[in-house]
Amino acid sequence: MLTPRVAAIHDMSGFGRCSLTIALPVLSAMGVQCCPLPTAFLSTHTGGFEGFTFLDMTDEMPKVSAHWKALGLEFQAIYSGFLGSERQIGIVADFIRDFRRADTMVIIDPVMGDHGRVYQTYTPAMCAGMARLAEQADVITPNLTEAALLLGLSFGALPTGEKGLREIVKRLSLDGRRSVVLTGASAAPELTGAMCFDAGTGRTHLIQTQRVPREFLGTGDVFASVLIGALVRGADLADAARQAAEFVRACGERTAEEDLPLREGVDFEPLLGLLTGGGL
Ligand code: PXL
Repeated sequence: MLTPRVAAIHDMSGFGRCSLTIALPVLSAMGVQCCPLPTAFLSTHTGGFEGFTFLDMTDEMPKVSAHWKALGLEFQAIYSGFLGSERQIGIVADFIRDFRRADTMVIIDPVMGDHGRVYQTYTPAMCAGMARLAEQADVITPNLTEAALLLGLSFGALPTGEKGLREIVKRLSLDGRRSVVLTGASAAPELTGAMCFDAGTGRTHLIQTQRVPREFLGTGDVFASVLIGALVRGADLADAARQAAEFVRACGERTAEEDLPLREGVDFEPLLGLLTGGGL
């Protein structure tokens, strides 16, 4: 099998484990080539740190895209996440228009917030733009906070329980046109995972693993990266979500055992071998 290639449009944060510092190693471990198109360079992620640096890469992005286009590069998937400015919404939309082929999977993680709060660098205009951009996706991977933002609901007004989770993914599917993997979806207090709507089959699937009773940062990035690796390797949506949920649970367990501070993200590196699927 030709090594699948993914264009990954996210920030690069030097410390704290998120976005590209997760997508690159996870996709590489899964035998998938990850080509980063950075949206910003930060000294750390924005959760639990003060005084982080933020280099906006907006002006660089169309130049990178133009060079890749001139080279005739093709991608099996385009995976976007944390964006650095409102203008980047249009730049990512142009990138999708330029590089989407019949077999290209467009996966948009509508990164905007978590735990009912919007991230520090996201403005209301960026959140509205993210919802428009996400209309271009074959698959979206919101958490509950982002699902509420996409649906124009307050966090507390989201439907609850297994039935409520099914309702959320169906409403987010734009009448069945895009697949949805809702992360952090929990049908019982001791469980967590994802509720999926598969646009290919019209079916919903609840994926649950044991919950590690602690808050984590960066698990959405780990989940989406494994999901995309599995999808481009040919898994169906529910199986890809199961692989992602199991890997996130393993990372969460390890991080809790090591008792790492929240801001360090999840300690996934020693577990990458679980993703490689076969030795040399
Ligand atoms: O994990 C989402 C994320 C990505 N990138 C940056 C972040 C966050 C969450 O806080 O701060 C820079």
